[in-house]
Amino acid sequence: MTFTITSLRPTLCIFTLFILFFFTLWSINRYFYTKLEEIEEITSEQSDININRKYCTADKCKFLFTYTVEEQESQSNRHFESLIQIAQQLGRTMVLTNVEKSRISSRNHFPFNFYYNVDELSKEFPQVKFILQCEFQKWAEERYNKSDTIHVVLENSKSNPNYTVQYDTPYIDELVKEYEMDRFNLKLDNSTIFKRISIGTNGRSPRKGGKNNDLKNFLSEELESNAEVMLITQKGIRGPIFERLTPIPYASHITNAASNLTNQLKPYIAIHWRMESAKLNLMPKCAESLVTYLRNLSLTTGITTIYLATDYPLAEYKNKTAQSETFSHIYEEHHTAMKILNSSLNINTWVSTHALDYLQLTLDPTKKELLLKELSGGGIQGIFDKLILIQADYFIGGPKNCCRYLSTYTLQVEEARMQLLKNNGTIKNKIDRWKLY
Ligand SMILES: Nc1nc2c(ncn2[C@@H]2O[C@H](COP(=O)(O)OP(=O)(O)O)[C@@H](O)[C@H]2O)c(=O)[nH]1
Ligand SMILES: [Mg+2]
Repeated sequence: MTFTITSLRPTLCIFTLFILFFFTLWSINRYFYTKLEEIEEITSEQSDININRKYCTADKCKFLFTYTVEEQESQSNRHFESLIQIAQQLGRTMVLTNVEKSRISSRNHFPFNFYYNVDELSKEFPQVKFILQCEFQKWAEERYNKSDTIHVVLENSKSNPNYTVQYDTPYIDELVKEYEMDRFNLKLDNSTIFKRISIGTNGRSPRKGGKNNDLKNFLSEELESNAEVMLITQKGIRGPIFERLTPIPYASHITNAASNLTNQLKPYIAIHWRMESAKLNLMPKCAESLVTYLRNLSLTTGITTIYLATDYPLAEYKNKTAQSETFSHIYEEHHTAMKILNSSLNINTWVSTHALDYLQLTLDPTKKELLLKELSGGGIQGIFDKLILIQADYFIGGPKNCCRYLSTYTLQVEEARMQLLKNNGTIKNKIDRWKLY
């Protein structure tokens, strides 16, 4: 027995020393590992601060990212302005979402400045900082720690004037599927707050707006958040949420192209024929009436140059689609109406004048196919046409039943012309509508 104990002693000693040695080694390792983690955390935080400084000239960035806007250009232009007003209110940098096919949405392929003039926009909102979507994306990608988010939907009600707030279960899958939101490398998970806010009966009319100071105060409180990125969109809002502003000015490459053409055409009569939602059986009669109206107008004014802006498909590309995305069915009657016009008068359009051919030459070659698609449906030519209509000596819209009478597109032209008339411009009318005989 004694023999066994004495013989075991050195073994036990060695074993204990062995354990002690490994424990010390483990502690040292752990100590350095934790320190390393701390250092890494500090370094990544410092790097994130540097990245923030690079993109938004502040240690912390706070962005408002309107990843999609409802409706086509004349309307989405104004909706976007309402959201800039909110960015101003919250002191957040406004992300300038991509554009394409007459719409503003993060999935689009052209930068915001393809449609809009960012310098002019900055002058209209001197307190707001802006960043293009591609820059915002780079910021998010460069960050070491993913940026946290809050998601907000603004909506309104036909009858309930109360402001209300609801919290939704996060619907990340939908945002990824519909808007490829995973591209942005943001911290968007089940911890993200999803808020739905009703702004009462505000924002229902494209023609009206108001100061809405109580709404501003309410939104300032409700939208107060530390999250670096506020993802925001609106649903069912059809008019300005606050003061109704002049639309966001268009990019100078389009305004220059429009000036070049107006200089060539002047003096000219311009027609806006928004065929969508017109009475189908009246289309040929509407066209005949327009021909009669234009012949008379040419006789009385001596102006024979005519420019036509329309949502009817003009460009030839694979299959002919309307220039308004919501104008889904083109019928024989629409074609007949166009044939009557073309066979009776010499009509200028953006296609016949080749006024937008410059885009093919100046645009990045990788975007050429996209540009063809853009010009074959609703797209930048809608903006171009609008500018030509605004500068026309005479502007003619359609009568009820022959066109979408309450088009906000036509209204935008009318309002810009009213401003020109006030400023003693040389144009001759605000708008006249041809008569249906
Ligand atoms: N090129 C061209 N596009 C038009 C014309 N009229 C309408 N569109 C297209 O149809 C869209 C109409 O939507 P929106 O601008 O919201 O105006 P609204 O629907 O008429 O109130 C425009 O954005 C254009 O893309 C036109 O005269 N010329
Ligand atoms: Mg519309």
